[in-house]
Amino acid sequence: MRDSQPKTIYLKDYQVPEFLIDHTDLHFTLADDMTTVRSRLSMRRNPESKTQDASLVLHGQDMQLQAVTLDGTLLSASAYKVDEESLTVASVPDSFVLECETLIKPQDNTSLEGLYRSASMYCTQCEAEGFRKITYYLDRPDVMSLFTTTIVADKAAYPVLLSNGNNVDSGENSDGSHWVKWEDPFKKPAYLFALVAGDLEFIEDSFTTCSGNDVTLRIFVEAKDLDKCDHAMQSLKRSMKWDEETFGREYDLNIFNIVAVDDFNMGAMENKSLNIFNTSCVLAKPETTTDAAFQRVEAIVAHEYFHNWSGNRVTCRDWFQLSLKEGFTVYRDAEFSSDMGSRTVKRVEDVNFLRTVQFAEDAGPMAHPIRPESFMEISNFYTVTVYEKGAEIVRMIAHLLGKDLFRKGSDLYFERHDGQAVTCEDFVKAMEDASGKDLSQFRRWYSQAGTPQLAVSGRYDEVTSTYSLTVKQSCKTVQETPKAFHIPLAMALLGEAGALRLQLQGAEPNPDSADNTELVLDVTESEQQFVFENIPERPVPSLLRGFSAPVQLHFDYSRDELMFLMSHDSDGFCRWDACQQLGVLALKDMIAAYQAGQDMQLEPRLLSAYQHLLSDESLDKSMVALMLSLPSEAYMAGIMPKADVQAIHIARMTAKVEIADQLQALFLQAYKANTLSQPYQANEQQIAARSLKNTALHYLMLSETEEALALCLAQYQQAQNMTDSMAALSALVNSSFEQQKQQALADFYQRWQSEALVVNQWLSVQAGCYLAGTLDKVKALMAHPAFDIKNPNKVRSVVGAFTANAVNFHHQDGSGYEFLADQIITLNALNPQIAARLLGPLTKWQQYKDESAALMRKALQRIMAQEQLSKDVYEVVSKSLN
Ligand code: 0A1
Ligand code: ZN
Repeated sequence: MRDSQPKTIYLKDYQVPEFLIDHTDLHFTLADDMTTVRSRLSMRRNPESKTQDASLVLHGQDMQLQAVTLDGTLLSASAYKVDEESLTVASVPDSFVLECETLIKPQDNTSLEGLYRSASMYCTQCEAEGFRKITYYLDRPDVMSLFTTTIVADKAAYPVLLSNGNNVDSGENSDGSHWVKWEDPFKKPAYLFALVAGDLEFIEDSFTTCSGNDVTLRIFVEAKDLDKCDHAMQSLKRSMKWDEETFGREYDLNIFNIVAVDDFNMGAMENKSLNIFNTSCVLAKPETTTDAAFQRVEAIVAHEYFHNWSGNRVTCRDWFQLSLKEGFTVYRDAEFSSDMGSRTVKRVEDVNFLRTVQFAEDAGPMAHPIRPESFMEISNFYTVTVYEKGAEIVRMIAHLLGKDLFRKGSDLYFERHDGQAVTCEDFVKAMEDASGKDLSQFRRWYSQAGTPQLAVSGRYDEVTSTYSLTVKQSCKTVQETPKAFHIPLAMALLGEAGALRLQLQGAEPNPDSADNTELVLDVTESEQQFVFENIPERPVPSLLRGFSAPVQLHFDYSRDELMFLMSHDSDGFCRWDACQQLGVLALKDMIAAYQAGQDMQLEPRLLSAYQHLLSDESLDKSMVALMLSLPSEAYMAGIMPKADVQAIHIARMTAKVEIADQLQALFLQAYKANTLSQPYQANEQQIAARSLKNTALHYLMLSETEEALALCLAQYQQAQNMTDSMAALSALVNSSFEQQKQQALADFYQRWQSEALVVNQWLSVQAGCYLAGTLDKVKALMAHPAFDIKNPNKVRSVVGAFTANAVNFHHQDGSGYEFLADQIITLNALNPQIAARLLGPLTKWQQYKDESAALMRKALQRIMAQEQLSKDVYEVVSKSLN
């Protein structure tokens, strides 16, 4: 907690560490009332540091220092100083051994940073700066050390004792305790340290690496979850193989462990050889887990595994470089998922998420470049910008270099920097050196925030048979106006019979081959013109194919042109986007009509497009399901100045009900055609079929016919998997069939009350209900025995789901905002990271109409007025009130 205003840390102030730690020897005695940590650090002055006479300052907080020893001599209290955040030893030699004994209380640690308890086990979370809650240390990623860890604990309560690296020794004591010593042969920063102690069981498998090393793979869970580990294990093996084949990265130890814990702030953590996972991101079985969650498990297992190279072997010099490991690793896991399933579907899902969530961040008060220049609390910068936009920047590099040169660049990066803590600049330089490409202007993506706006217009000249594209870029953030970006704009020109051959004026002649119908234009100026020659007919441009850059594209397509693109573009992303943009135009008409008090008319083209999608059996079912989903309320709010949430919700619901009523027969047909009889598998085909079937169910239920109700109840009762079960429950919860809804909710809870992750779905489907009165239900859920404010998954399921429920969260009386402020104030004291994360929706007040914005600010001001705000919450609230 804070007594004074938190300090801002700047990238420009970076200095190399004054000391290095060659060896870190840790000894933990875990006991119910108190945990004792003894550390032995072999240290020396850093020859690269300019301040050679400095005293030694170690990070440390929330612990009780018992004793400090320097080269074997116990220091007197006058030889060192301890404050809230550090330990300073006044005078140390050039090379020395420092030993500290500290006491900590993991059982009282609700922040879930450092060493804490989750259910009956002990576990750690050290990224970003949690290690300093375990012992005094140089807790910064550029201090890399060889770790050994000894854990002593009661053998009956904690039969499993784990840490990084190899188990090198173990034994038992006469008092019923036992101990295990672990040694990690790789140097690592403290944020990759991990410890787990508990009564856990495991499944085991093995993987033989490309050079023939056998790796033992284990997933540790509570006994009751042992039947939910197979999918994660298979995902891990696929990831290991894929990383060898795609990036030439081989695993480097003979052991790889995953542990599942219930209480976890994020999804998972890539600690060296001991990944710790939120149970929600590792456990899966058909009866309890939806298709989306199956896919999430595979992606996160891969993500954490890939960090072994992009993050662990090559790590970050400082936390400003976070996107170096996160952007690159998200890019790697997205490529993996694309290779495991449908590339287009994965791309559409990712782009949809980026455009809705990251673009909103870029437009708000917390906007930052993927490499931020300052922060108060680094935990606040684990953002969609650093992760997802960061991945888009890597994707653009891959696109600009081409597959082979990109691989050459990544090989060079890993080889050149293995064992080092480096910067984003080092990554770009390796890409440049390996490819010979000049990325100087491209580097602006690392230092400038904001979403570039790309205004494109086209003109066809029949006389000269040329087509000119004029491209203007601009970018504004709350803070500044950036310089022109280097934007790779992938495009094609579509004629009646297909994509036209492209010959750019002033460029080398394009050979007459099959692949000359797509070009990547290098947009580098604030305004540029591209002229295409020998264009025989007026084309429809297909722009930003595959979403080749994270920009907002504006092209004034007619509705008929969008219809044309939707069925003719060979780029799957562009087909989906054309459908979305037609949906945007349709919704904008209806929103305007609603606001003017007029009748809302649904764009007939949209209806006929949907009709076509439902009738053409040759189309990819997942894509059909995605295209049948209108642009979300959040997306609409993001593109409409001073968004009127109620109007958006009413217009969108009216459109959906109209679609449902008009296309009832087709939805019923799609429902039946996609009802599977085979046993559940989380494979691409089945997921696609379920997705289309449940989209159809969703629409059918909007018509609220008895027939739809019967179908929905039958699905709920007969479902053999959670995807179908939840789809039916969700349709009921959002319907007016009050009695059936209550019955299903009660039945569901009764059936699943002992499965925490299923109960969380039960909580969130209720908190996300868009009907009136949801806030009262949410308050009741928080008093339900299934709720626990100290468990982040529960908080996300109730409070998080409620804030994503726009129409209720933004109720015009401000009750949603006040509710959120209350929760943040409570969580600020318990778990600052979660409190700050939940604040997100309130910080975007500028996006909303004046009345809402004023009420949102009022809620923020109430939080700001609290005494003892954590750094995390203070930073977000103060920046958003500025
Ligand atoms: N590095 C992990 C995510 C992570 C980040 C921060 C955490 O605590 C503040 C915990 C986990 C990843 O990218 O998966
Ligand atoms: Zn990561």
